[in-house]
Amino acid sequence: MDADLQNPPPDLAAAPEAANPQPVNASQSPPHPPIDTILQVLRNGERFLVCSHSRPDGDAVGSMLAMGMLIQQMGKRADLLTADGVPAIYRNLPGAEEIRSVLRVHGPYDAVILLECDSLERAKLRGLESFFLVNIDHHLTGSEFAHVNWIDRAAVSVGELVYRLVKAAGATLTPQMATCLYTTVLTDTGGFCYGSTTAATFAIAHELVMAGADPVHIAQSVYFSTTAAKMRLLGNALSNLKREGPLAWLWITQDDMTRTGAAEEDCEGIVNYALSIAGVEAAVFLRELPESNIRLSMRGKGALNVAAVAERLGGGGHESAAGCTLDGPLPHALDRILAELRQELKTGKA
Ligand SMILES: [Mn+2]
Repeated sequence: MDADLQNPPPDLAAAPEAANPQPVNASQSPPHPPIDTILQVLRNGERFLVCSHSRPDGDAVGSMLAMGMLIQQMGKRADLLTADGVPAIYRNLPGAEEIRSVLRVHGPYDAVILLECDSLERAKLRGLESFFLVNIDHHLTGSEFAHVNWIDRAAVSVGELVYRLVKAAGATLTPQMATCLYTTVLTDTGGFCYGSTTAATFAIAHELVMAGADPVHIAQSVYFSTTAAKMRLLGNALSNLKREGPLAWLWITQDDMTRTGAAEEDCEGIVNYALSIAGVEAAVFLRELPESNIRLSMRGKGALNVAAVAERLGGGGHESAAGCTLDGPLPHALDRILAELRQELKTGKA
């Protein structure tokens, strides 16, 4: 899930002074962004686990890698874990080969840093509960489930928050870090297209490019590295495209997945083709899962809050990008989401 709201970055000078040396008490310092508290947790510990959500996207992968680099630069050790592997388009990011895919977490970690997870469950990693948890997120539906929580809904990406952490730590922004962080900004703004993109976004992008991120190379890796299987899958989805005024939707069945030989990650971004139609305000992509329930990705152009719709159906996300999972069969899930979206158009911001 990606893309957010707009607001200037919070004043770092307003962050809590204290940085409690006992991390167990650190969660007592909201509402300010607990940058100092997080840095104190990093300084106090030696070994950390850095995780993100299952089916990691550009923000998840890029922010994990940059966070790992920051921790290493501080002379500490970081292990990087996700429930699912790194998608092909992000595998050339510096250090991506160090991200391991596991289902259960154990080890002598001083803290677990969870990036981009609006709940502990989103990581889909077992065994996290027993660790000291630091939650860094920017989802509209973010929740304070951890011991230290830094949720900034105004940040365009979690990578932006890691970038602020790097600066606050006085660490060197290396070209490798800049590459990973630029990727988070590029992908979570949909290529500087979503409503969350402001002058501040370009200021960060500027600094990251100055620090060594190559915007052309990164854009080509992300947007011009599609597999033929994904293009066939997209063709299938587009042949199912339907429109009703400001709403558009398309879907992929499990049979389509098998026939095209597409991978799970090939479903990413298909929803944007429906949203790209002139006059369409909200789009839904429905994906029939092997276990026959239906995963929904929603995108909006701003006239309606898709996170509110997703949340009513047990999911979450951002105002312009959200998702949820519904019971099948597909026509049943479609009826349900269309009813919710029609209602949201009537009563929401539209
Ligand atoms: Mn994100």
